[in-house]
Amino acid sequence: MSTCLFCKMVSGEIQPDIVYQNDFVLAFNDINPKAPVHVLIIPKQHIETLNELTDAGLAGQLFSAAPIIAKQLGLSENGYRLVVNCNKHGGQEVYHLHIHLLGGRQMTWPPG
Ligand code: D5M
Repeated sequence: MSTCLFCKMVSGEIQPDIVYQNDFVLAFNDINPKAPVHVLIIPKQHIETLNELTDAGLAGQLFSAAPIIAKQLGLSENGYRLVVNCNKHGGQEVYHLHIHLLGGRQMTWPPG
């Protein structure tokens, strides 16, 4: 049994608020949203950080899910932001690769 929180979501042991999934990725609402829309897009396969993402096909699956979800949630026209935190300096807290999809408000730059 995996001890990884996001693997437990993939297996169904924990049930997240799912907004989208296909054979390769799962997307669900972040429990601690930083914007009116805050979705996490994860690979169903356990990959710890972006440093371990070597499969370009899977990278494509993760990245191409974002505009589908954005359209589904009405974000396409005004826009949205994708963020990947990698390791300590990146601010990563959960060590299962994920893309943050943030939208529904004006984003600022630079991020903190
Ligand atoms: O982001 C990790 C993100 O994971 C952070 O925004 C909170 C979110 N999180 C943590 N636990 C849960 C559960 N149970 N459901 C949904 N979202 C969750 P990081 O980039 O690693 O800092």
